[in-house]
Amino acid sequence: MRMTERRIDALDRRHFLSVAAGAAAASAAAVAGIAGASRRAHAGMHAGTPSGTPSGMLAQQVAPRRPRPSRAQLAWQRDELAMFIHFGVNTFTDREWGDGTESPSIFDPAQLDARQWARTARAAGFKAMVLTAKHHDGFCLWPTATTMHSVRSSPFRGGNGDVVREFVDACRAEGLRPGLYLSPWDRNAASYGSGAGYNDFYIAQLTELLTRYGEIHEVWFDGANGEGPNGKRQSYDWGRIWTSVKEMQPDAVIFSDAGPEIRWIGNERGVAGETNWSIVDPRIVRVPGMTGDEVMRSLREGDRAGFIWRPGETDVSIRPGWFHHPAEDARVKGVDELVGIYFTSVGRNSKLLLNVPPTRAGLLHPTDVARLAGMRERLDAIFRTDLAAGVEAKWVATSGTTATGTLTLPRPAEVGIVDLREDIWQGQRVARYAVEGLVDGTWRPLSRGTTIGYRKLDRVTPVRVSGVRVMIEDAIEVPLSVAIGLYAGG
Ligand code: FUL
Repeated sequence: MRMTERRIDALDRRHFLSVAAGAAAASAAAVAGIAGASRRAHAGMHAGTPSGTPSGMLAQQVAPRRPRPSRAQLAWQRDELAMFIHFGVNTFTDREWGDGTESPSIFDPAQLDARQWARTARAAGFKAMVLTAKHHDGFCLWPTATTMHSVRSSPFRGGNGDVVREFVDACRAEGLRPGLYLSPWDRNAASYGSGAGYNDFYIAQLTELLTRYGEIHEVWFDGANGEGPNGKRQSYDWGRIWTSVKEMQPDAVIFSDAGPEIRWIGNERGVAGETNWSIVDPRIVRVPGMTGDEVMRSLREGDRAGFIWRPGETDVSIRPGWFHHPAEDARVKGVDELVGIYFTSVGRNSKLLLNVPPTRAGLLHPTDVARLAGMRERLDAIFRTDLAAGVEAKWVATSGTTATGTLTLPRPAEVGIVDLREDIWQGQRVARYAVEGLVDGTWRPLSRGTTIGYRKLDRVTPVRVSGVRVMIEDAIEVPLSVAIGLYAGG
């Protein structure tokens, strides 16, 4: 059974997706509505020049104004690191996808300690956590009134437990921002596949989660969507779902393939597109679960001609599976691999949602905890000394869409990492750039790339330079200055 699940997973979760064309069209309108409303609501906050922006290069004269992040999207991006917690009946059956027939009596995490999850996350530099309140098996980690298939029917805390409550409290106690995953696909609910009946049931679950636990900063909608217990498929009312979230949690960001605020990056390997726009054309990925080359490209790279701000989130597990399996205790990703993932996610204008699944005891495994500490230590060492700290780069516009920033180091130093950042509060503009280092009086290429966005990290062959210049070779608006960080590497 396990093997079959794995093979299915490995194939592509999208083989299970079904999307009704009507629902897609209706939701596309809803996406535009929500995103449009939130852009308007935030328009006033984007005026003004951030410190460090050269006044001669302002883009105010350029029309039409391109999208900017909302405050919630900006805060989401600045977190850089969030921890994903996959936990539920699968933890006890040793499976990846439960089929909904699991007895709640198996759910008994005797030593569950959400504070241990949160402490581990905080110590490793994570700023947020997202918990699977319900996975595809339909088992609810909170005492819902919508079904008996929940912790209430389990031995956990004598049937009086609430994992969502403990999770949210632990996040707040450790200064992390809580997020919740509620699987649309439900292999237990009798109403699944009925259309309106299940949509009402789903909204009722969402309402419990978004009204009982205080502020929830991210609501995560999975694109996986197969058959229910009766062999039927469900047509989701995405417009209603997203509107409901906004009504109940106006400051939460909504994640799905189709946003509307945060999009899936298109794979579960920890790799964002080398080109990665935070703007999209919402007509390409209209609802969660769509397939096709253009859909996958848009998820991975965003769209240069996009008109909605929808940055990409990169989700990947620290282990081969999303849930904890004892047989994978020796297959936890190593520090090198985790740091590599940081570079291909955070370092490519994305946010990393790293999954670290609790064991049956309800605790993060010591190996995972040690790897996270190792990753933090390595990242701290890499980014401890910015060789360009305190040095002002001089920016000169070379045309309407090109500019060059040059800086001289206080003393020559070996550079192995270039860290570039656009001030995304002013939108994302750079479409192509090149970085050069001054080596013995001659400018030599260090790296080149396409988009920068919130943060772009380039690992380069270490070389001793006395200065660095960044040439913006193409931009979709008058380019602003780009912040330049330089590190020795490691
Ligand atoms: C997928 C699911 O099918 C996996 O089980 C996991 O939850 C992952 C994050 O998303 O679509």
